[in-house]
Amino acid sequence: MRTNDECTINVRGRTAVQSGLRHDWSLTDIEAIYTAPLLDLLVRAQEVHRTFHPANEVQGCVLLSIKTGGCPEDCGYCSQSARYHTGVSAAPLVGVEETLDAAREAKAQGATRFCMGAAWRRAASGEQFHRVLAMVRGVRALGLEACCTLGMLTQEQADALAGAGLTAYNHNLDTSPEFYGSIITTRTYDDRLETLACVRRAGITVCCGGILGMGEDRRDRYRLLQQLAALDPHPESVPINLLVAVEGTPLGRRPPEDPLELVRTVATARLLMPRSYVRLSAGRLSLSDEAQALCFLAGANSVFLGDRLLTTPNREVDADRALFDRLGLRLQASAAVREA
Ligand code: SAM
Ligand code: DTB
Ligand code: SF4
Repeated sequence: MRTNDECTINVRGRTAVQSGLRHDWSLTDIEAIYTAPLLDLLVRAQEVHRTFHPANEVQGCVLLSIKTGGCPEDCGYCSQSARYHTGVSAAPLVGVEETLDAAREAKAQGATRFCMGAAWRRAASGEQFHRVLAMVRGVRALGLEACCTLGMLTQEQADALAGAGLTAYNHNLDTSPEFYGSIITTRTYDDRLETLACVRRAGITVCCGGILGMGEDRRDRYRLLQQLAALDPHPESVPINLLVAVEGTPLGRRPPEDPLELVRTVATARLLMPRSYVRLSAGRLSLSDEAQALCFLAGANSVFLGDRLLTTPNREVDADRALFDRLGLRLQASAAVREA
C-alpha cells in the first residue's frame, strides 16, 4: 500500500504535512490505497485523521430545501428534476423568516453548519437572489456556518454570496468525468469546475464530493477522488453520498451499494485530502450503526443531522444521539475556525 508518507506527505509533523498536501495523485496511487487490506486502510486513515482533526469529534450540519422541485436538469439520481415523476412537486423559494426558524432549530439540535439547497440549474437573479443573501446574513448572525447549493454561479453572484458572509458553497462533481455523461446530460463536468473556480476566487470555502451506488465502477471512484484531490486547495468539505434510490428517477431501481465500498471511499478521501472534512452525507438511513462506525474510523467527521435531507428522510435525531453515545462521539461544539 503506497500511502501519504511514502508519497510526499509526512504524516508526523503538521507543518510538513501542510506543505506536502498533494494534488497529483496517480490512479495507481489511488488504486493501491483503495484496495489495500481493509484493516490496513482503516488504521492508516485513522492515523492521518488524528494528525489533522480532533479524535472522536463530528461536525453536525442541517439541510433545508429552500426551493424544491421543478428543476430543468436531468441528473439521473434526483427527485427534483422536472423530467421525472417522483411525487416531488415544485414549490417557490421559501421566506427568510421560515429559513431562520429552521436554522435556530438546527442550532438547538447541536448543528454548527446550516446548508440551504435550491433546485436550480443556475442561481436565480433579482429579488430571489437577494432573499438568499438575506438568509445567509441571518444564518451567520446566529453564529452558524452557512452553506448554499444553488446550481451554477456567475463570478458576481459568488462575490455577492461572499459579501453576505457565506462560509461554503456545495457543488458536487458527483462521479468520474467518464461516467458523468451517463448520469447527467444537461451540463458538463467543465461547467461544474467553472462554478467551483468562481467560488474559490470569491474566497468562499468549497464543498465538493460525489455519489456512490449509481452503477459506477471502482475506477470511476478513483477518478472522482483524483479530480477532487486535484483541486488546489483541496475542497474544505467532501460530501460522500450513498445513492438514495428515488422511485421515478432513472436510478430508482438501483440495488444498494456494498457499505464496505463506502468505507473504502471515505478512507481514500481521508488519505488523499487529509485536512478536509469528509461528510457522510445522503444514505445514512440505509447503513447500520456498525457500518457508520467503520466510516467514522475511516475518517468521516461530518454528518447531516435531522430527520430530513432535501426531499428524502434522514435518521431521526434521537437515533443519531443514541448512535453518537454508543460510539463515544461528540458533536463539534462550535463553528470550525479551520474553515473560516
Ligand atoms: N441544484 C443544485 C446542484 O445540483 O448542485 C443543488 C442541489 S443537489 C440536490 C446537491 C447534491 O445532492 C447533488 O449534486 C448530489 O450529489 C446530491 N444528491 C441529490 N440527490 C441525491 C440522491 N438521490 N442520492 C444521493 N445524493 C443525492
Ligand atoms: C450533498 O452532497 N448532499 C446533500 C447536500 N450536498 C446538498 C443533498 C443530499 C440530497 C439527498 C436526496 C434528497 O433528499 O433529495
Ligand atoms: Fe436540479 Fe440539482 Fe437535482 Fe440536478 S441535482 S436535477 S441540478 S436540483
